[in-house]
Amino acid sequence: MKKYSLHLAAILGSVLFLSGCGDQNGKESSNGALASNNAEKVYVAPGEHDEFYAFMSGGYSGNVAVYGLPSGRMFKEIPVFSQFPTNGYGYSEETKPMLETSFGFIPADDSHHPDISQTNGELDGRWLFINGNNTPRIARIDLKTFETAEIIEVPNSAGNHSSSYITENSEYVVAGTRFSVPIPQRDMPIKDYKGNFKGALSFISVEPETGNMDIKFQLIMPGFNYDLSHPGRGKSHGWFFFTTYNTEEANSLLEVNASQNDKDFIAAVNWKKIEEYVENGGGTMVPANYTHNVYSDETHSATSTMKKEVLTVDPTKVPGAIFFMPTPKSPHGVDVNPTGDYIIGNGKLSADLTVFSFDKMIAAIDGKKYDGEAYGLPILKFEDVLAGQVKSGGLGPLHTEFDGKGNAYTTFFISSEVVKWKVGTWEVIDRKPTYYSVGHCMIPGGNSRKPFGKYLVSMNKITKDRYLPTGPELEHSAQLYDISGDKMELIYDFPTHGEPHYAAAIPASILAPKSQKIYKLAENEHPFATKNVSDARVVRDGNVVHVYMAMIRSHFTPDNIEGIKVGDKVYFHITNHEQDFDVPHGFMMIGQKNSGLLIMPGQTKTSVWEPKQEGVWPFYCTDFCSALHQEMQGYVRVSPAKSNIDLSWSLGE
Ligand code: RUQ
Ligand code: CUA
Repeated sequence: MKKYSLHLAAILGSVLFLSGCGDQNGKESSNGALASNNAEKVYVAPGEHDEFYAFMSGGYSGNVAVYGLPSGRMFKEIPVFSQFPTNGYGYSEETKPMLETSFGFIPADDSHHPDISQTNGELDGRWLFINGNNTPRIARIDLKTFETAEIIEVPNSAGNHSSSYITENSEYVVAGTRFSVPIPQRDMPIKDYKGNFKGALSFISVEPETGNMDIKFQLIMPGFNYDLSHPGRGKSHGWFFFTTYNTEEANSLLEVNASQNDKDFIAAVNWKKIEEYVENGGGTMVPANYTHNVYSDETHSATSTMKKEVLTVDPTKVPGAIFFMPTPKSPHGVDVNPTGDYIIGNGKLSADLTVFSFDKMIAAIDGKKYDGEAYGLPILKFEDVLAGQVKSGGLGPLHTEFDGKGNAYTTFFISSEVVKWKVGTWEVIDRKPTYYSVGHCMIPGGNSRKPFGKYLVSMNKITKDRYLPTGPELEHSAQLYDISGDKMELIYDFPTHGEPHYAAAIPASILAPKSQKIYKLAENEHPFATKNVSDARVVRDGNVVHVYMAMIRSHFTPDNIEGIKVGDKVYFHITNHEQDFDVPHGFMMIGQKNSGLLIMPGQTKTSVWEPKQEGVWPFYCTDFCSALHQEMQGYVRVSPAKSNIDLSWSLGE
């Protein structure tokens, strides 16, 4: 008999979800009763700072949101894959190239798994990587500026879900396809999927100094679904592990047809071996179209380049590099403990967790003890690689994190709880309910050799009654647990924006001292920058007008412009001359079919306006920047298309 009790919590349409009651401690509460001193644990007094930065993916917002822990306060939303009118990302001329893809300009995506760069398996806080799931891309965020610095598209991929996890010296950020597709893409019957579709696992190199990304190689794997992945570390550094489901290769009604096999696989990939193979000339360069978009802090502008080929590797050509470990019941997450000894398969349709031993895996490979093969790739014997099973008593395990003290924490979606267990003995130590239906959990540094095992955040899929209702649409809900003691304690609830799938957190002491305060005006290399007020001007080139504009508290230079005509295309290139921390200015122009701009000190941004009507039209600063912010305004006179009014501009005349 299972140790937990289940009760029917809700019926959502035809979906049933179950909620485990925390009855192990002899008390049961639907509200997660708080001990009175828990308030102190999350209270960050006015003027005090949080201990951790947490970067939570935004899911369908396409972005990343930054929160403080333990307070749960949100500090910033970092636009990544989505246009963001708040600051003009994806609307300004400088940032539009960031959203270019081989499909054209894409204004949104679905971001899932952030991961922080590492050195020697420890968080170094230089960059944050995150995947765009829908139109496959990987982004790199610079953690000095908290801005998206680079986006690379991943060709031959679809549903870029087993991404973006990095190796322990940030050698690679890895992106695996969830959906297998025809490679190369072509017109073919869907029912011919089996045996013909392929799954690409992409290893994207990260340049050690600049962080610049480049696809080093793509493994063209059998046509399974590659769900999640994690790097080996410590002794298993050099390997990467991917869960698969739909090894049945079904193409319809997967909820039934992809659950036929009792076991799917975890694919173990010896990437060092493949790296060696490609460095010795292995692999096939194939035509591909994918964009590489890079933002420069010097020019304050992005460029988009279309890449034309990618190196593919047929895994059967590299013997000894790829092995399948049979894993029960459609595994979702695959997680590696901090020492790199164990690989945990979270079989989402099972109650138990399957733990594989890296040493046993190597021994089985050395002994060539196989249990057949799949598409020419050896399958290891389940019993040979099994280290143990966690008889969790939960239902629907999804993801596991580690505290660095020998404990693991697994989320269970169906039984809606976090279960703490001991690595090595596999015994369950504690369990706490989540409200409701947890997806990932996150411990700061939990995907590294050195976790900071003080807090665990559960990211819950269903909010229901946790907060004041806001109509049918609710924000998602996170819960903070104190995991410093033997038993987990739920200490806080906070709403999270979009759908945070995963998160990555890092001690504030690593990031905060390096956080950039301004951009130096003297170093501004933007081709349309106005670095001296005396250079402010308006230049006509046919129907195109360039306004070289400067801004400082509390005026624009120039603030009166005449000689603009209906049908013109007016580029406002605006440079913020402030050199103080936290003095941005904004810009909006009446009737502009574009977002406004928010321009940081020392930065230049450009907005396009196409006036359609004659008149005198105002613009103004949108950020309350000084006591005279309301005076920070100007006018543009628009004359008929055929008028011969000369261009003129002025300030204070
Ligand atoms: S996963 S549905 Cu990270 Cu559990 Cu995306
Ligand atoms: Cu500048 Cu308000």
